[in-house]
This record gives sequence, structure tokens and C-alpha cells, in this order.
Amino acid sequence: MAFPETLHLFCRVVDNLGDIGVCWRLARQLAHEHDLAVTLWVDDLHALKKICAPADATLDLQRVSGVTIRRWPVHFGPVSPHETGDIVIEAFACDLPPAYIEAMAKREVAPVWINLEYLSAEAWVEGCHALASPHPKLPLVKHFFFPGFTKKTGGLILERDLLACRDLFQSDKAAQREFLITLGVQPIDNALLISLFCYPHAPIAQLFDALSVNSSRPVLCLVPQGVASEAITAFLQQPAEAGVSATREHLTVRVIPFVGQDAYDRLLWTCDLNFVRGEDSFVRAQWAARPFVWQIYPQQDGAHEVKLDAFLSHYLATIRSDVAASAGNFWHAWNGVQAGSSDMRSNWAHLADALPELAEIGPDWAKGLSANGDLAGSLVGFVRALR
Ligand code: TRH
Repeated sequence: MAFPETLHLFCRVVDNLGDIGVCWRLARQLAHEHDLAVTLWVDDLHALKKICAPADATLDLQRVSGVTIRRWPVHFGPVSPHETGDIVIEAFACDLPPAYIEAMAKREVAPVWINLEYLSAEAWVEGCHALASPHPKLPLVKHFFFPGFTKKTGGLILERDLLACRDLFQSDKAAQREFLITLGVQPIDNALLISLFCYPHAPIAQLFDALSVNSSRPVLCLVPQGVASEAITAFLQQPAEAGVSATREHLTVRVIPFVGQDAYDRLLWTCDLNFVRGEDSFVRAQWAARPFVWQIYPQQDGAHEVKLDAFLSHYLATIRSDVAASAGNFWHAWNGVQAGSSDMRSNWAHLADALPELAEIGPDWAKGLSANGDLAGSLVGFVRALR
């Protein structure tokens, strides 16, 4: 049988931007690099528009960057077997429309049906990756596909030319300066440049206090508009809109526009330290190869704390122990985990001291992850092997 040509990716936006962030990136890469006719079904086009400006939130059907985008309606009408994809990806157990599943079952050759799972560095992921789950009634099999940090998982989303583009950009100070200017930012000489993307419950006021009083050089913290607006407004003493800034002692906080995914990558490549959250920005910060602090998406019963530590144990395993302790303590405090001191001033002082070493290991960490293979490539390889 010839390699399947059409791929349908279903995305339900639960909250925030991670679901669509991952799906949009994957859809684009599968279309660009693997020559598949990709259709992205998404139930919230406004979320897509936030990270991909050319998308039109009013259209039921459109084509952007080589991907067909279709609104996933609340009432999914009848669908015929030939309208289903050769490969069907259900992102994050989003539950395909029953009519679509029935149509899949009526195809002459059943589609390859994959459930793409959330990212976790926990050890059990390797054992569950690629497991098959036959449908209880229909002649269909769903496979669970896990992104991850080891060779025994599906790897991470990584576009073919991303690391080369990053290297070029990071070696070009003028390009970085120009980029900052497009965001309305005038670089400050000798400043530590920080990007801040976090959930509203992060200890932002404590962080700003620490950066203000406990920094040995100026700090310029860039916050995309809409991120933790209440805390940012409190610091600025005026609404947190793009272009607004305020300075207290060493710290200047500046609100920048919420940019599309490609520009967000460049922001991460430019900054000396990136605060990221959730799943997709967390991965992009690792490709940026700069020191980063991750705020994990909170889950019930502290499940996220186990995930946080699973990642930290990988990431910090090969780092000098004092540097690992500084980073680990800061990450715990930022995530409200009671594992060490919650004194943000001293945690920040230690992290600031560790930044040069963390910056040094960034490129090797990214290179090591890229050696596990990339998620889109692993998916296509997996589908090929099933056929
Ligand atoms: O928005 P998030 O908190 O998403 C979360 C997580 O995915 C979490 O696991 C999931 O359960 C929950 O959503 C429902 O963070 P994340 O994953 O980093 O997604 C943000 C996206 O927004 C990412 O694709 C990067 C993008 N982005 C931009 O394009 N421009 C920007 O200026 C910023 C700040 C982000």
C-alpha cells in the first residue's frame, strides 16, 4: 500500500494556548517536511489566531501555511468514509466526533489512528508509548503516541532547520537588536534580558522584588500582553498594555505585543533567561538553548510536582551540584513546591550566579534532545511501520 497522503489532526482547546500551540506547530511541520495533505480541525479559531495572525477566526475553511484549517463545529454533521484522513491524530484525548469514527470504520483500509498525549518526563511514558488499543466494537485500532525526552518516546517537536536558524540569529547581535525594536523595545546596555510567560498564580511580585533589589546589573523583563495582567499592572501602576514600562531600582518591566509562534521563538533566542510554562513554550525554551525557568501546568493532587521533578532529574543530572541546587530551588519556589527556601531574594541571587553555567550547557542539552529524533518524524516513521 502506498504511503498515506492525507492527515487529519483534531484539536480541542481546553484552556490556554498549549493544545493549539502544539497542534499548529505539528500540522505545519507535517505538511512542510513530510509532504502530507494536512487538515487541522480546531474548535476555537480565536486561540489559533493568537499564535498565528494570518488565521481568520470567522472562516469555517481556510488554508494557512500549507495547512487546511477547518472549524470543528459543535454539531459535526454526517461524514463519508472518503472524507476521513489516511492518518487521524486525536490530540490529547480530545474525543473524535462519533460520526467521524463511524466513517473511519467504513473505509476499505482503516486509517492509522493516533492519540497524541501530553508531554511528560516521567519514566512510565516509555512503557506506554506506541501501545495499541483496539476499538471495543469497530474494526479500528488507536495507538498512543507520547512525546518525550528519551529515544524510547516520540521525541519533541523540532523543525528541520530550527537549530540552524537559531544559531544564525544568536550569532547576529544586529538582527536581535532589530527584532527587539520591532517589539517596541529599546535594549538597555549591559542589561540581563528576561522574557516572562507564566500563569497568574506564579509569585510574580516576589520575583520582581528580587530582581529590583538583588541584581548586580540592570534587568529588562519583557512580558507579552495578556500574561498575568493583574500582577504586571500592579508593578506598572497602569494597565499592562504593549508599550507600557516601569522601572524600580535595577528592574525595568516592559509589556510587549503577544506575538505569533515564529516571533516568540526569536524572543526566546534573544533573551538571557526565559520564564516559560505549560508544554510548548517549555519545549521551545530548550531549543533556544538559554537558561530557563519552567512553570508547570498545575494539576490536582500535586501530580504536576512529580512531573516537574521528573524533568529536573533529567535536566540537572549532569550539571555541577551547586548549579543544579540553585536552579532546582528556584524552579521549586517558582512553582510553589515546598522543597526548599521560598525566599525569592536569596533564590534569585543563587540562580543569577548559576546563569553562566546554565547558559553554557544549553546548546548541549538541546543537541542531546535533538538526537532522540523529532516528534513529526517519529510519527511518520511509526505510521509507515504500521502499514
Ligand atoms: O498556554 P499554555 O499554558 O498551555 C497549557 C499547556 O499546554 C498544558 O500542558 C495544557 O494542559 C494546557 O495548556 C491546557 O502554555 P504553552 O504550552 O507554552 O502554550 C503557549 C503557546 O503560545 C505556545 O505555542 C507558544 C505560544 N506563544 C506565542 O505564540 N506568542 C507569545 O507571545 C507567547 C507568550 C506564547
